[in-house]
Amino acid sequence: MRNNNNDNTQWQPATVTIHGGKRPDVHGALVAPLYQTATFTFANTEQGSARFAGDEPGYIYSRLGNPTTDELERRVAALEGYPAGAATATGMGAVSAAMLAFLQQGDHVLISDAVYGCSYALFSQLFIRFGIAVDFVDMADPDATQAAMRPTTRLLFLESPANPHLKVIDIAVIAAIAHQGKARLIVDNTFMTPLLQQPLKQGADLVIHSATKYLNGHGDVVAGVICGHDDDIGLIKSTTLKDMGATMSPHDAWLILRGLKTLDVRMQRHCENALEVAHYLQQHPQIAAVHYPGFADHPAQRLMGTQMHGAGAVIAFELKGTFDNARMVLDKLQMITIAVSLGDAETLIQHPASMTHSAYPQEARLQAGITDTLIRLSVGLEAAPDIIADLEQALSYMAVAGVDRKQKGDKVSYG
Ligand code: 3LM
Repeated sequence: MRNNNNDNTQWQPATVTIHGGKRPDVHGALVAPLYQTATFTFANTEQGSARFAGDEPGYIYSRLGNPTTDELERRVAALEGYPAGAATATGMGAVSAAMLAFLQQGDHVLISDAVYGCSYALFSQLFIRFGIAVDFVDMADPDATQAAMRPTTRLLFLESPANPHLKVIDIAVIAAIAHQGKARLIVDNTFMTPLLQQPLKQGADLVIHSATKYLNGHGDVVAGVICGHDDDIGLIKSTTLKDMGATMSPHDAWLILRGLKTLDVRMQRHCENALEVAHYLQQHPQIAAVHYPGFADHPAQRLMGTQMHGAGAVIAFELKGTFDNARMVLDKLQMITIAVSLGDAETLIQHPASMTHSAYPQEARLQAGITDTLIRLSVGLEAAPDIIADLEQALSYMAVAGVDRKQKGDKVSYG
């Protein structure tokens, strides 16, 4: 009798991406079937009411649960090492459902100062409308984090490495501060994936993902996943997910299940490419700074082998000159695509200050280290020399523009 692949502790991550959490299909299908249905039929009224009362297991309606989304939840939870998962309509659906399930008026939350722009907007603009106090703090500084804790602090939330400039945070240190204050720590693990970082091992209570990115990996789905312990995931599913409704469609779950199978090989290639591209950018005369956790002098190195098992494939760099020069370079690229999002086969490039992080007021953005000339590159799966050649031809226009002679720091206009 084949097992249900729930106990995958003996497997290496590459095997877990393919077999972890997988249930045998009733017809023996190798690939998990797509249950593209809104509702499930009851044999009779007694069965229907028993399912609603929770007296009988079984499906009711796809917002409340679906075999295909369940399969994805088990698979991602197995990869992260948690007992349970919840699939959400988007990454922001995961952030909001996970946070709001534990909060009420009068509570306080502590957020890392560098997070994805819409997470910043959710916490800084929406949460406060419902009487939730929010503080942003540099979580790379444990003393500042400890000092920002209040008796009412219920949740801490961080990204590491942070979007967009890859600041790393010692998750175990922040988890200890959270737990000392009887608060939960939620980690957004989108940039790393469970193959490069498993926040559970550092003490995170919940992990969220924008599955839109590496987990799916093919740029054709917007989705999210939350992983955690049974009680916490049960609470999220039965409150914020059930009643606010940001659940994942079965079709999206099916596509992500397909993407997950190649996560290990994709991440290896992403990381190899990113290291090559980062080294190329580092020696370029028109580039002032390159932020990449794979560099020997990046603070991430202290956590390599413990918290992190790879540097990922997002690079942030500062061009010399003004944003107008940066815009020119982006516009000269031929193969590399100007687009937000990350973790796709295609190399994507974008300007955080005017795009992904435009929700930040300028002062908070600069304080978080997201400068006007910062460019974010999501290194894809193309051949690294082709990515570098495209950057090289586009950057060559900087010399034509005489940028290394013009270090003006002009006021930037994004109009
Ligand atoms: C982006 N990021 O280009 P969705 N957590 C992290 C993220 O990077 C994101 C989310 C959550 C980008 C999206 S910008 C309009 C495009 C670390 C998304 C939210 O809801 O699936 O987009 O995930 O940086």
